[in-house]
Amino acid sequence: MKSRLWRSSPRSSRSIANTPAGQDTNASSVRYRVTFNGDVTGVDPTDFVATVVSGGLTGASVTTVTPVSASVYTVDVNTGTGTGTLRLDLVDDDSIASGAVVLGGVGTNGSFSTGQSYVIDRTPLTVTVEQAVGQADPTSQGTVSFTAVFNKDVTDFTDPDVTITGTALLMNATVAMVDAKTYTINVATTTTSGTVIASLAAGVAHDAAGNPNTASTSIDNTITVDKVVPTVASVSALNVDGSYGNAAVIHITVKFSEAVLVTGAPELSLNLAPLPVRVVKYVSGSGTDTLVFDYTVNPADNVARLDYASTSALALAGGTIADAATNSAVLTLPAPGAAGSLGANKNIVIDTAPHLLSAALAFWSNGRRQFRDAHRHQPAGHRVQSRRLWPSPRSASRPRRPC
Ligand SMILES: [Ca+2]
Ligand SMILES: [Ca+2]
Ligand SMILES: [Ca+2]
Repeated sequence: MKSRLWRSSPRSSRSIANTPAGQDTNASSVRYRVTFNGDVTGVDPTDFVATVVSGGLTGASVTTVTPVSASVYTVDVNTGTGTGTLRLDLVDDDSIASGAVVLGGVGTNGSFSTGQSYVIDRTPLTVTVEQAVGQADPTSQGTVSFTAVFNKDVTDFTDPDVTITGTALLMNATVAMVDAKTYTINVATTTTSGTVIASLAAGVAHDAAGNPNTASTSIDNTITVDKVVPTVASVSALNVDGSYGNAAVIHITVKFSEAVLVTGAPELSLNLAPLPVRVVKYVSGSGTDTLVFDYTVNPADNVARLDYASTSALALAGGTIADAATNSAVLTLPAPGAAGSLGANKNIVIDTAPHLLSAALAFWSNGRRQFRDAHRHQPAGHRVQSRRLWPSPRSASRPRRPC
């Protein structure tokens, strides 16, 4: 009998669908469309229940039933508070009928609980903006990159949504989607140095439920752009002015306009002309603005005023000298002897003349005491300084012999 009645009289609910279609919302009220397979009467809020399928939604309730036609009804549901999945179910209590025939026949057989659900999403949409993984900072690159990561998928995040600030000449950002939560923000740099800072103001992007983003947070969303190339400011030495002999070490300092990083062993050629041209190696200073090149005086070296060989005497020799942003240093030195040069900043004499002849003559003609006196007056690093020593009166009458 039931099956016959079913066939002869429409009296079941055919569907309960979201209206408008769409699942995610943060609305305080949602609407379902309930469609029966025939005209019915007696449909009211007590025939429905707002079922929380999942999540922490509380306080959801059916508020209004409005007929669209005798077989179609809209049902408005207050979505309560919190976040969760909400479905509208029809609970058959035989109060809905088509003529004399109750829904589904006598009993709770007309209940319906397989309709569509809404995802009520009130979780705030948050976003972080950080300099991209692998992004050099500081950098001299033509483009710098940040990464924006939302906690949920967004669909409306575009170039103008990015705020670029900082002290570099500000360029517009371009946004490239990695996935619906993750976006790369690229910013072209100019010839201007400074900082580039990327952020998102609140409300520029939305999740599927319509929640606007809160303002972005960051641990490091600042990239320093450095387009200034290091240059040599001056060359000097750690040693005091004076005369230096064989095996003395002259610590030559090359000061740059900013801190530089060194790889390998750059070289500095000195002016010990005509031969040999001494090439000395970098020894320390990477990470600071002053590099040290150590010159150990060789036995044959002599020069009245130590300097480097030319404006191009500083050479990489397979190494590198660059700032932290990888701008390679300009290696041009002040002209030898000109302001800023080693020769201008220091008066360092290299004197390794053996002077053995004069010393022997002195010893022969003047005796041990005078030689000791002469030796005592030599500058540091010298065994003997060339000077003329007059014979003593006692030995003056002895004829001198060439050695
Ligand atoms: Ca029933
Ligand atoms: Ca940074
Ligand atoms: Ca620089």
